[in-house]
Amino acid sequence: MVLKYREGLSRAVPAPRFADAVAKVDDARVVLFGVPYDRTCSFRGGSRFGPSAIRQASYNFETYMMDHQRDILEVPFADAGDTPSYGPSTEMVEGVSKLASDLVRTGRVPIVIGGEHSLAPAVVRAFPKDVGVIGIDAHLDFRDSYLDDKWSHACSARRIADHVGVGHVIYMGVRSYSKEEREDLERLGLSYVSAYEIHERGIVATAQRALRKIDRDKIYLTIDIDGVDPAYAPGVGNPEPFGIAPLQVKRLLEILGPHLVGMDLNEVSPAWDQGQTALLAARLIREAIMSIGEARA
Ligand SMILES: [Mn+2]
Repeated sequence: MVLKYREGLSRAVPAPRFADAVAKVDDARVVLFGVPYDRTCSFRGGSRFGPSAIRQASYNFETYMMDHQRDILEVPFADAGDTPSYGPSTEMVEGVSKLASDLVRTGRVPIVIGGEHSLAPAVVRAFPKDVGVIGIDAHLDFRDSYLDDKWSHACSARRIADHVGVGHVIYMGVRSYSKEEREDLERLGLSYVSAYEIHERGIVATAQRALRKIDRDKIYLTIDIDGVDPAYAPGVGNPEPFGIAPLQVKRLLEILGPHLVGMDLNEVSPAWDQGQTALLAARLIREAIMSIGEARA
């Protein structure tokens, strides 16, 4: 971990909270919390350690963000800590939905740090059904059930569609689905944007098209970090070549800023990382906080 001694020694001690989350939950517009849960993981485990690694990595960055010409401390945001380590996925979904509901009801923007992608539908259920959902993911996650678990991380888009309607969710950066998912997406009318299409047409054009397609003003964004190419984000449970680039996700966050009502970033698996995946995750979360802050300034 690279530490910057910019505010004296205390700055160099990795705090249990995300860097610069100095507001109290009551005073914050944006509230982070972690879900250290990975019990439905199907391949390389360990994303339960994601929230901790991402918080540590967050101390790498200046509070002043050059690209925004603003200081992140201008946006009051809090870190509410981690949820308990749940057992069955149903228990996790219930607990995360309740926590997110408390934030949404009081007009706050939740940013949830995973943990695995199974947390995303739990957060989405906390919102009224008039939100649209954009996902970044290598995988379509459209199975109705996986290994006998309807709340598996392989079913995130399917469970989100259950809540907001299949026409109001689009995953972007997709380059993997099963034959059954292909049949289901055609039968049920799910749209997606492949990683190949993003590279071909650019992130701006595809994001604008996705926004038109889901036809919602309020957008929830779920980022499975494996949507980014494993060259940039190797520390994930299910790495998949031919992914999108970190700058394309940054650009998407800029575009979505005025629409964002909530976000999660999931599937960072520190055991498979040399720090760069957690670092990118922390930076994207800072980007989201700034985009939300700027849009509401
Ligand atoms: Mn994925």
